[in-house]
Amino acid sequence: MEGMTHRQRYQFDLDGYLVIEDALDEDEVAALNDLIDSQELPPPTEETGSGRRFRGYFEWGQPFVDLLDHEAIAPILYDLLGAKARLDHYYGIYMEAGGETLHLHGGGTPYDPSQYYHNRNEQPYSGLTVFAWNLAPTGPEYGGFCCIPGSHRANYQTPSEVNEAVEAATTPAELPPEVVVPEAPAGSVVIFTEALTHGTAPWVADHQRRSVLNKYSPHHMTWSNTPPELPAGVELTDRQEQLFEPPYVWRRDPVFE
Ligand SMILES: O=C(O)CCC(=O)C(=O)O
Repeated sequence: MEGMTHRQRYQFDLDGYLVIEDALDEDEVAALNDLIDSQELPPPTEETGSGRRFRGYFEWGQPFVDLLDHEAIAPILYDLLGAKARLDHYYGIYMEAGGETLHLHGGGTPYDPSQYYHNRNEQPYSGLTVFAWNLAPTGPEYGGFCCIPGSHRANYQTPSEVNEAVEAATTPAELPPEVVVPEAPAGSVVIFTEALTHGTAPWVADHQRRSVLNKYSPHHMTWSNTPPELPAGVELTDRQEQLFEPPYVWRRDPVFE
């Protein structure tokens, strides 16, 4: 399989994240949103945590299963996590106006061997890596995913005043200048290494935030304390099933070839 384009590799190496627009077409976005609507979720809590997350969505229908190795992300999964990438854990985030900040976390320093980013001979190696599908727009005027570009390679800890300013912000406009909220329309996928310093900007939009975060690890490691279970009641291809393999190395088959 061909990996990322040179331009994507360059950008990811530089910033620690990429936004791929139009990864999903309008019909795919609508089908996923309809499945979420049909769950009749309770209103999300303002504070971060389980009250504004949804789980178990692969069992809600085939459109969620199709995201696992969607053609828009397969070359990037292969390049960043290797041919034997595995799904580590997953959850969705929904937010409504008034939804609060999630503090900044991650970063190149202190070094965390489960959430690393290296580059050797122009080949990227990323530990836990997030593919966040946006089913509603996020960006500086709305809130949502925020990060400090390039911080996956930081040689210093995030200054405490930057952390404090993010925690005090009640709108994206109040975030300190180091922090950006990338423009990511509905249908885009935001890909970021967990080595990047990132968090959630306060949500100020009239529409509900809906992002689906599938997090992958290289085959030899896990971040979560339990591997994800194969979803029931839906059909997975052999390749999709392989993504649910627990972490191990010996005699492991590649997922992407
Ligand atoms: O709001 C986001 O997309 C970031 C979420 C995040 O960093 C987390 O759930 O750990």
